[in-house]
Amino acid sequence: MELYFNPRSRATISKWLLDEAGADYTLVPVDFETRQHKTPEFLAINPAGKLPALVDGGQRLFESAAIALYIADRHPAANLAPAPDSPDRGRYLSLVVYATAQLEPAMGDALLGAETSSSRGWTDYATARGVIERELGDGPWLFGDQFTAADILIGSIFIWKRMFGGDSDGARIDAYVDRLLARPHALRTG
Ligand SMILES: N[C@@H](CCC(=O)N[C@@H](CS)C(=O)NCC(=O)O)C(=O)O
Repeated sequence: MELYFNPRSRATISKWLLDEAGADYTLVPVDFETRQHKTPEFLAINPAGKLPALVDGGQRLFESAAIALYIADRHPAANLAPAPDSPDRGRYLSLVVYATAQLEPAMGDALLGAETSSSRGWTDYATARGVIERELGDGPWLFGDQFTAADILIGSIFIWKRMFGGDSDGARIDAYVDRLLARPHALRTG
């Protein structure tokens, strides 16, 4: 597998997944300054011209949620996903997609001081955070003792917020972020 990578990008989330999965992969550096991510070669991999992107033989993937689901499914021994026939599978798929479809833009609105409009497809940040607090319950992870790709996708967003100097997200989420950051492969950015 080749992960197209810049340390100051969401590709760090995909790298965390690959490391937790014990995957065999190489990093392909992408320089934003010289706009390597807008070249025809890169656009053939990710037509949106963004990181992350992953190539696995004939497979080309973009969007961090899709990449996370793919990596977890390709490395079943790492136990990063409930099995396809597990009763947890639907909730797992939903939470991975929720991370980028709703939690991330809701947090973006909050950090930018922008007004959230429900017609744009996500809620305000307090509501989104409340969803995750309830899904997390007593933890330690979103699926109890099983650490999954959903924790990486959801957790990375709260980690970013802490890195940007955001306010506390309350005791439950703050303790979750501490647990995530204590993992040896946890998200590191450049
Ligand atoms: N929804 C996408 C967002 C990808 C994204 O915006 N990536 C940023 C880096 S964190 C990027 O490539 N920005 C460069 C650009 O858009 O020119 C995902 O989760 O993969």
